Amino acid sequence: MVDNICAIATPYGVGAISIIRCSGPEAIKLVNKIFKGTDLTKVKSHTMHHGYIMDNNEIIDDVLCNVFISPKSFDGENMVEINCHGGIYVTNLVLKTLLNNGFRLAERGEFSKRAFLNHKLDLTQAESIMDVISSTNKLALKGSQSSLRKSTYNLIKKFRDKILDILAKIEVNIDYPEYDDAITVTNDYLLPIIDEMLIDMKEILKNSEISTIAIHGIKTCIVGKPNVGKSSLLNTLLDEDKAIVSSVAGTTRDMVEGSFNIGNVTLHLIDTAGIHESNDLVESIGIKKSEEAIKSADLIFLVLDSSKELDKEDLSLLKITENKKRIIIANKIDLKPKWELKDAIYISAKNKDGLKELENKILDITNINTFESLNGNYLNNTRQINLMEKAYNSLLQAKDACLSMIDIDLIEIDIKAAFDALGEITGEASRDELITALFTKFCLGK
Ligand SMILES: Nc1nc2c(ncn2[C@@H]2O[C@H](COP(=O)(O)OP(=O)(O)OP(=O)(O)O)[C@@H](O)[C@H]2O)c(=O)[nH]1
Ligand SMILES: [Mg+2]
Repeated sequence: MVDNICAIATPYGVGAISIIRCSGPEAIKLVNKIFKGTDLTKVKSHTMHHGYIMDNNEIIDDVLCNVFISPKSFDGENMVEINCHGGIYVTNLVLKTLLNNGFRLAERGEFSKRAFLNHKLDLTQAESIMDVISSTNKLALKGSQSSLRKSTYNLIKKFRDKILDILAKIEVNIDYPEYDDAITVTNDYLLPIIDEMLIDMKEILKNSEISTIAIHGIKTCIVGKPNVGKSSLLNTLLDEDKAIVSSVAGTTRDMVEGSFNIGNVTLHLIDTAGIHESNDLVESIGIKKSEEAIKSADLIFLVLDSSKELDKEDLSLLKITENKKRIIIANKIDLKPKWELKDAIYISAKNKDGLKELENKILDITNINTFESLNGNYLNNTRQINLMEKAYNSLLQAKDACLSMIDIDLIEIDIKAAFDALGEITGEASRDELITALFTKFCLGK
């Protein structure tokens, strides 16, 4: 049973107005009970009404109520959005009055979950709501808005329709072998269709390396030996004194983070403890964290001190990061450089030299400038990518089975697995626990 929920939808803090969202079968009736003004149960959908929120004949606040009548609302239920004054105390008082009059507090993402369950949104659209909210640049916003307008849904639907057509034909062949006019699905019939889908999926997966960076930014880990200038680089790029810089090796222990934009790519920078052999317990813990951060980073800035000969530890870091997406940064070029490395970017974090070259290298390595030409032919996050990879692998197995002339009814199992994996992307075949896990990532009131 759907109950009546409410939550503050605007950020916690003081502002001109706060919005409290209410949703549920009785939402309009329950708000009307504490609203002095027009009778909200008699108004048209999508209208706004001035009045007072009352508690036992006492005015709590004067407000504007937006009324949306089911099914024409964000989540498909009856909804009222109460615009009250934006003070923390007054907003909480209005919320409390609602809670005392038949509403319960919504869980995180519960409005969007309702919208999904009421078929107002598919899962890719629901995910893109959060992406739109957390966009930090033009490309991220454009990418997530296109998905909010169903571009990802349509992309997946094209594959699902194709597969559904195959599955239907196979079923007809099995159930009605006497039908002469039905197409007989043979291995030769299937091969080109599967091949075409595999090519298209490969392209989408390749594009998605770029789109996920465009939409979510790139997790960039600054690593190197102690004292090479990692924290100086972080501070220079963020243009603030965020991390402590000192000539004492082993200054940074905990990770220091910050984000900044270069053109249309957002870098989530993490400054780490310098990696080297250490007997200091606290520093060793920091070093362990650095090593873990390398593993989970999308991009590594490997900082080396160009004023000193490369030693065993530098060479070991070059080796460890070899197979990662990385930029080798030769720092301290204001001092006399002792070595040259092909591919390295030469900078002085202290004097802010060489930063333009570093920025160009980042744009180059992320391929971000090609994002707009991808025309929506991409996925938005790793959840979607993992499921498409699953679908791809199932189709690949189906292809191998076709080539080995395996029976169609066995090949059908792999094709069906691909269909289900694609369905999980849009939520048409999603499990309950997945849906709950996904929506808890949302903020309250969304
Ligand atoms: N000459 C010169 N000195 C620099 C440059 N960048 C950093 N330094 C100096 O190098 C020393 C170490 O800098 P940090 O940024 O603290 O180095 P770090 O790599 O973060 O060191 P740990 O936190 O100990 O791992 C400081 O004295 C900085 O002023 C540079 O470009 N040129
Ligand atoms: Mg440091």
